[in-house]
Amino acid sequence: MTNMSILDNRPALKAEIDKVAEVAGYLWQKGWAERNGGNITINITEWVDDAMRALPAIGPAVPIGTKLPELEGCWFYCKGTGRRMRDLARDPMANGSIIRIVDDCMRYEIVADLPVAPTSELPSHLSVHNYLLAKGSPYRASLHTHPIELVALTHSRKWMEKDVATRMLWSMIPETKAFCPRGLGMVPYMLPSSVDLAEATIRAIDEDYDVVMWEKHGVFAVDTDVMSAFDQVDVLNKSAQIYIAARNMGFEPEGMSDGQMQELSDAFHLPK
Ligand code: 2HA
Ligand code: ZN
Repeated sequence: MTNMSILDNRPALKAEIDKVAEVAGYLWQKGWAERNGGNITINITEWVDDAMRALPAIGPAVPIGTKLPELEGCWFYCKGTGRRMRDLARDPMANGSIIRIVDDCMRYEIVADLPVAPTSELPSHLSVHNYLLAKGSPYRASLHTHPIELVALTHSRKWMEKDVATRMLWSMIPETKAFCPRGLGMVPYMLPSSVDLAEATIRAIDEDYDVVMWEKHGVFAVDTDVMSAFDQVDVLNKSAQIYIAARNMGFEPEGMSDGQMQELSDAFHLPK
């Protein structure tokens, strides 16, 4: 039996899905994706061709639970609910699926390759994509993961204060501000998958953060593609590790000075 895939003869689309698989492997290797932890959703609409649009759905139209008007005609690749990142890394089309939005932007249907139901966080991921399109943002990827050291930081009131963690993380190593120039937004604890959490996440992105921390849970990051979203989380978590390493050596790290941060911001034309 040959395993046909919607990605066959679609190299540009396949390249995007390959990036998802590569990032899923990194998430597992870093210890950020225990069991089925984390989600990835990619807006793939720009790679959809007429032959794809003509394909029948392979399942019924499922209510999203909300109306997302910007998503008219949009297509997404989504990790499957309950699926493991480490399995997705090996076989993205058996552990995720391609869906399209139908019926006045209130439902989705699975088109390929297999009837893998999308992530339980689909309404929040799609709400974020709806927000990004409404803003005219070029961002097409959303990533949720559980980075150990960043999550540990959120167990302290001090680091949950607005931009306190951002300033510390930026000051650990110059790359962090250069490659995560909007810093780390903070969202207080809310029930996973809840509408409140989705709305608070969108408010934080709207304040101009690309990476939003969910207290005692994980991060939610958006960027042009999944690799860039991963890179932002990776540089932030690296800084948290440097902070912890210094503390473990018995001292409070000095951090780059305000003057050094300003010089960096000027040299790289960074915001804030
Ligand atoms: O989907 O990480 O927060 C698994 C999760 C939910
Ligand atoms: Zn999670």
